[in-house]
Parts: sequence; C-alpha cells; structure tokens
Amino acid sequence: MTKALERAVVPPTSHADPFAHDVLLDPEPLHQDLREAAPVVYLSRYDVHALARYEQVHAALIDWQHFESGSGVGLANFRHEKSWRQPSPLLEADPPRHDAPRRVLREILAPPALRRLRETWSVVADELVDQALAGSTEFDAFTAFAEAFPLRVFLDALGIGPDGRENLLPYGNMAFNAFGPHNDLVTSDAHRLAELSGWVTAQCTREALREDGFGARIWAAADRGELTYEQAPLMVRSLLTAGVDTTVHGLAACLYAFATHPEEWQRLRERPELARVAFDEAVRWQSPVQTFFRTATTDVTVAGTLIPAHTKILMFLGAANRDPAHWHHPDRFDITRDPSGHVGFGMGLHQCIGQHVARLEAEALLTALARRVTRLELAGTPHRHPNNTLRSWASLPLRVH
Ligand code: EJD
Repeated sequence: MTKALERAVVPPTSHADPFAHDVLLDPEPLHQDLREAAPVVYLSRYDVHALARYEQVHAALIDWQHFESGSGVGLANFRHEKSWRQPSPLLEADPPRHDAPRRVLREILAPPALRRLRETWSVVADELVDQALAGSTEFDAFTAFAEAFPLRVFLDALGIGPDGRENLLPYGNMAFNAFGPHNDLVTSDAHRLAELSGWVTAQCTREALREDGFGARIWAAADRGELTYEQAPLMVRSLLTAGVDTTVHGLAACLYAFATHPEEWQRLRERPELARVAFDEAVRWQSPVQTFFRTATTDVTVAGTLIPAHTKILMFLGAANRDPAHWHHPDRFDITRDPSGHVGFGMGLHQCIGQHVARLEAEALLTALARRVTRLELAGTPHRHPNNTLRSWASLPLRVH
C-alpha cells in the first residue's frame, strides 16, 4: 500500500466544520460536497483526513490492521491525550485484546439469547402504544415511544434497577459528544460529568445488577475466567453507553421515516414481517450514528492519498449510506429495497454487537403500532438535537389515525 508514496495524490482541503450546529442538524449538504470532492478530503479545521464515499468508508472499517481503534474512535488521540473515562475494552481496543470481551458479549446478545425477550417486549410495546393512543391522537412520539421503550425494555433486560434511569440519556449525550471535538456541546455538558459518570459506574457493579440480566451474565463470564474482573464493569458500562441513545434515536428515525412516507406505512401494515428490514432501511437513511474516527497505524495510502501514521481519519457513515455510487436513489426511504451492507452499524471487527437487540426492539414497537394505526403523520415540526456523533432528536410530534 505504501508503494504509491512517491506519487501520492494531494487531497483537496475542506475548511468546513462537520461538528458545527448547523451541519449537525442538516448534514446532507456537507456529505454531498465531501463525496463529490474526492475519495479522501483533508479537513483543515481538525487536521484529519475524511472519508465520505461508501467504497472508502467500507474499506477502512474492515481494515483494522491499518485503521486502529485502540488510540480512540473519537477525535482525541489516546497516544497524546487521556480519555475522559477509562478506555472501553471493546470499542477502544484492537485484536488480540479486543477479542475476548467481544466473544463474551456476542454470546450474551446473540439471537438465541434474545428469544425469551420477544414476547415480553411485544407486550410492553402494546401497552405503550395503548397508553399513548388512549391519551390523544396527537403526542410526542419521541418521548412516548423512542425514549420510553428502550429505557424500559433494554434496561430491564440489562438488569439495572428502576431508579435513576433519567440519568442515562444525559450520560449518553455526553459520551457521544465526547467522540467529537472539544466544542460548545462538550463544554456545556462538563458540569454534569462527575455526577453522571459516578451514577453509571455505580450501576456496573455486580451488586447493582439483577441476577438474570445481561449485566449478570457479563460478571458470570468473569467468574469463568473469560474476562478479567477489571473488564466486567467496563463492559456493563459499554451496554449502558452504546445500547440506549443509539436505539432511541434509531427508533425515532424510523418513526420519522414512516410519518413522512405514508405509502411505506401502508406497505408495513400489509406486510408486518417487513418491520426488521424497515428498521435497517431507516438506519441506512438517517444513520443515527453519523461519524466515527480511526487512527492510521502506519503511513497508509487511500485512493492514492497518503495518510500519515498515527493521524486520525474521520469516517462519515451517513454520507456512505447515501452514496449514489453504491445506492439506487439513496435519498429515498424504501422498505422494499435491500439495505444490507449499509454501514450504519459499522462493518468488520467492531460492527455493532447489539444490532439484534435493536432490531428486536424496533420489531416489537413497529408491529404494535402497525396493528392499531392506519395512518400516521407529523402533527408539527419535529426538532433535532445537536450531538457530535448521533443524529439526535428532541421531539417528534405525531398525529395518528
Ligand atoms: C458506540 C457508536 C463502549 C462503547 C461501545 C460502543 C459505542 C459506545 C461505547 C455505539 C459507538 O464500549 O463503551 S454506536
């Protein structure tokens, strides 16, 4: 790969700030510019190289040998700066250290392990939908469904207690901001860092976890010697960090997609078995996780451009998921397309380990809604919430029939 050094292509420079509020709230124009500019673009503001085309994002995600996670998957380079929290043994690690934690969590979150949750989650989804519809035909679907459902079913399955759950979304908002630059979104969260981290840390102890949940199974793996006792609480923390906000905003993306595409809702009602693929299509179309970084392990050439060793690479998952060179009519939300291969859950070694959990949540919620609601539409302007990593929502007013 480094053979091409002497004829390296100089990448175009962009002075844009992908983490500015207006871009976070409406990222597609920048995505299009970056995709069209070149396979690799230099971002002067952060001194990083960026990938926005499907081909290069996909290639970087699967090439963990050249694009490491161990130096952090945010802008901060762990070689030079300390992280705000102890690094994750899963997310912020490379093989071989990454592999044992990954194996343990994969078992715990694999489809067979989730089977017994399906029935319970479907009952809870029915309850939530009945509750919302009993109140009024207009409500905020972001709080009523997208937030309420994961906060209840996922945290119950994880095994934490009912108290203090209101800390989790603020914690997640902080954690996902922290992958970006140290901008106003990070500083405005800073005063709650100690309090929220303290609360989360307290939930990760063995004593705080019910005996039959995902959390207890992580501790049991430590007892079997499959993990160290130092890793176990950090992996419970992984579930609390990675498993709530991502699903909340993924479900919101899905509800927003259907509210703005009534013909797709009709299709789902006729064929509720499309619920899971519809969720993946919504993840492709909105990319709840917008960006991630890797770090070059050596000098590496991408499409002829040299990326120097130990520098950061910003991958635009959202841009790749709408790359017209890879997708037919990429801007269309179409539940009959095959969205497989989207990079909304990442790709390769670190690909989302909770994706089956997320799909099960989406399936339960969407099918409960589809059984009762013939039509849904926006009842007002939905509001997004800026976050350095997540395509987040603040409200999603819906009217249902
Ligand atoms: C994440 C993008 C952790 C952790 C793992 C994954 C995420 C966050 C935190 C989900 C990133 O192990 O702490 S989507």
